[in-house]
Amino acid sequence: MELNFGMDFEDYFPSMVAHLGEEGFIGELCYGFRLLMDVNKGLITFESLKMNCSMLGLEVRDDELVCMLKEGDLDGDGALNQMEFCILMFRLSPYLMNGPKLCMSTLQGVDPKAM
Ligand SMILES: [Ca+2]
Repeated sequence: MELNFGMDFEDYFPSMVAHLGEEGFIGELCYGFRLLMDVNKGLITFESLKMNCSMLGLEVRDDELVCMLKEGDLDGDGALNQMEFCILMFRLSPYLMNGPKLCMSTLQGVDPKAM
């Protein structure tokens, strides 16, 4: 599956990690989540995704939005919470999936360097 949100994740993420460090990078992901979420629900829904993508100037087709929600929705409520969004972003980035340094434990508040 090919998801394109107007940026090249493969190039974009590694340089972000390099610049921001792991924690800064997670912070950026959370910031991205807040940009796309429905402020009343605290979740990314199809409607909030569609509206906020167009506000951000990203041209994403409806079926791509549906695809993204379906891909990312782990608990089946039809929307993405912050954790689901971060996990989806990781899965969209081959670099992060293949990179041993940055792992999901960072997202869960565990410092991988201390392990
Ligand atoms: Ca969900």
